Amino acid sequence: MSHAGEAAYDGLRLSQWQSGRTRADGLSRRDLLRALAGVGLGAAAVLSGAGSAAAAGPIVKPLPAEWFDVFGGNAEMRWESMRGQGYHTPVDRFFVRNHTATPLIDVQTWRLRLFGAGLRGAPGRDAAVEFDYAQLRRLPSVAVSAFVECAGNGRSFFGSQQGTPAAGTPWRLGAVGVARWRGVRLATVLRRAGLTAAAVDVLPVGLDAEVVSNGVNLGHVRRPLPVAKALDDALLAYEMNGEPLPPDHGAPVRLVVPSWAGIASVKWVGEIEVSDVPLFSPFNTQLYRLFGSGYPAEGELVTRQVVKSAFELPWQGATFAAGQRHVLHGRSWSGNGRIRTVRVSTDGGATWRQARPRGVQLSGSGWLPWSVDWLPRQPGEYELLARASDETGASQPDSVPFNTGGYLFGAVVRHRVTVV
Ligand SMILES: Nc1nc2c(c(=O)[nH]1)N[C@H]1C(S)=C(S)[C@@H](COP(=O)(O)O)O[C@H]1N2
Ligand SMILES: [Mo]
Repeated sequence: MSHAGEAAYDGLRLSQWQSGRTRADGLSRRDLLRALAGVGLGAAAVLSGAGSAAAAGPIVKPLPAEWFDVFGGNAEMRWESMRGQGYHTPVDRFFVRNHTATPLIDVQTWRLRLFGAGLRGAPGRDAAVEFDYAQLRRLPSVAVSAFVECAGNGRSFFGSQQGTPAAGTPWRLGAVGVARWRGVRLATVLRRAGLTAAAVDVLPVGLDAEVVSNGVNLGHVRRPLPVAKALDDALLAYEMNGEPLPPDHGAPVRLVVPSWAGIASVKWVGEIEVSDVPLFSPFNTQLYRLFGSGYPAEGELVTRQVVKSAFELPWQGATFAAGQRHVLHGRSWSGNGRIRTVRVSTDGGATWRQARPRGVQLSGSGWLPWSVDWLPRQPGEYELLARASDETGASQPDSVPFNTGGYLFGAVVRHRVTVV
């Protein structure tokens, strides 16, 4: 599904909603109108707080301080922890983004249940087509190398670089990781469940707790996905880097929607509605849309991620000896496809030179590792910048128009280091 196709689909979705031909579960018509008018429903609170569940320990795996910066129920990977690693992000340092808390799900009793008017016979929820874990594992499997990246990755730079802070988890650039995911194509499961030509949207629902924000219950994490993308490359993943999916990343089964914002990759998936009308949930209306003065009143739906680059260096305290040759390492990625070029500046953006690839980019939905030499002559404070462009010609601008959710910060990031 092309980028233009995705935007057109959201327009169709909205116009069908206006004419009463779509559904918006868990949102009143008035709330939906307000959300689409950019008023929001306490979106900031939803994004910033995991609520009372946070105190109970919302993440299961250890979060050593040398690998993670922790914000409540969310943990950001420190980029220096990728230094010396191979292509994929090891599970033990992969970022975690939970709207509530990691649930522990019994694989013996777990079922994936599919229902809805887009399936043959239009089964209701009580007559769902079921797959248990063993059945799913027996279906043909595929593996893809893909990033999962939070739509809000880089959000803190709206404040620190552009002077307009956005509410929500103040990620730097570590809310991204690339793993090798193995599972069953969502297309395979949908077809076995009896997908018909009437299907329009699929709605995967997480088995984690309902998301409650400021007394407003947004319901379970669930984000409508157009059937075209579902059939294209979405995966029901049960393995991450060759191991069974760990609890924090969606065990026993999660969706992986390559190249799209992390919210599409619903973890702990329990049911999937297949609808014959476009669907809305809070996660494609007041959340994960771009609202702001540079955007249409109804906001712009977040789907594909933008081009980004990061150095494998700490944000504070990276020091280099003057008069010596150093090698700077980094990675660049894009939701549009493969990275074509990466340029690096070590003098705050005055001059640029080409970085060299380290190995190959394994897939268009992964990243390109790169490196560049640096011989700083004078002690002092420096700013390192990296700017990538992808196969569609998209590149990283110097700044991005503000949006209230702080999503898709794709501008070049200025990384301060010290030469001694
Ligand atoms: N069920 C469920 N799925 C979810 C979420 C969640 O809170 N619950 N968070 C989403 C968001 S916002 C992101 S960025 C990714 C994070 O995936 P990770 O924790 O495996 O890195 O999962 C997505 N899927
Ligand atoms: Mo996210």
